[in-house]
Amino acid sequence: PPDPNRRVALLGVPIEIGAGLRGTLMGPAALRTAGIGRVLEQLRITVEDHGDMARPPPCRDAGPTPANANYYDEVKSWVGAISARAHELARSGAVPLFMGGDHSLSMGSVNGVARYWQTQGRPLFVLWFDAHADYNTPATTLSANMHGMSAAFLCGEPGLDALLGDEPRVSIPPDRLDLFGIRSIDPLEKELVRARAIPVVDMRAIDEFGVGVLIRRLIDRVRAANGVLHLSFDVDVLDPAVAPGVGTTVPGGATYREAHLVMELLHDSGLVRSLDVVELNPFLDERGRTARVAVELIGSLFGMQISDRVTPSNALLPEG
Ligand code: NNH
Ligand code: MN
Ligand code: MN
Ligand code: MN
Repeated sequence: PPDPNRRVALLGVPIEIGAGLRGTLMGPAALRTAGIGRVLEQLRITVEDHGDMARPPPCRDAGPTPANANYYDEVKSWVGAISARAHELARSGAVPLFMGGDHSLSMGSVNGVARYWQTQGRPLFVLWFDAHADYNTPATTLSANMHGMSAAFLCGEPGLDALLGDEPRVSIPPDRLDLFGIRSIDPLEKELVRARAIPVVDMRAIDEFGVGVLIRRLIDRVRAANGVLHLSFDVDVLDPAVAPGVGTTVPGGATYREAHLVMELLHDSGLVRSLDVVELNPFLDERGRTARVAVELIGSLFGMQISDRVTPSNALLPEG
């Protein structure tokens, strides 16, 4: 039977205009088809599926539109609505799981959960597990795509100041954002990340030290601060050989096992209280492969063990 004390609230956020390519709006459906709910139920988690958010009506007074921010008005109407839902789901005591959708949704999801943890007096740390830093502003971006600006917005960088509308804005101090898995950064974006002294674990560091050491170091920091963790999982952090179904593939990404180990260690830490799974683009996927890998990784994050995975050899072991 499901454990009433372990609740996950699924919320689909079918936004796609933050990215350069269309198709992430199909992400929530693909994650459900790949069994996101079933995997969590097998782990005896109580799953509440809140369905997909409806495309919000256009903001009546979007205010002046900043330059270099594609589809600003549409993204703005989403982000305020997402933040309000995120705040309410976090307050319900469930672990909210935001199924994207492109990465611009995190400007709302993280802001909303950060608002909640502020009232609880617990510092929120954000693990940005991504091939990219997403630390552009309208002043540094080369593409004007807003999914490349979410982390910077969350840390209070200027340029999109009216984006949340009436929702209160909560800034994440730059030393509580961890860019993990990155291997693609734009020139001015890199300067900004350096100037703010954002903790960065790039792929070179992962090659050299291994994800185990590096994730444990983050977990220790969160614990020492009595903090909690939000995981913002951009599927493009995975190597394109494992996860072809994303709009912006970058070679040299996290392997299948590296990504699982990150999730397994995060599970053991007990610190993750909310997450985004973003940038899955089913239109670009190969026979559901990327959606299935994403769902397996979520399984590891919620306690699936290697010894629980059925293989031809361990399937024959007696139960218990
Ligand atoms: N840095 C680039 C930009 O800002 C790419 C961002 N693309 C992503 N980020 N997929 O995760 O446009
Ligand atoms: Mn991203
Ligand atoms: Mn990315
Ligand atoms: Mn991305």
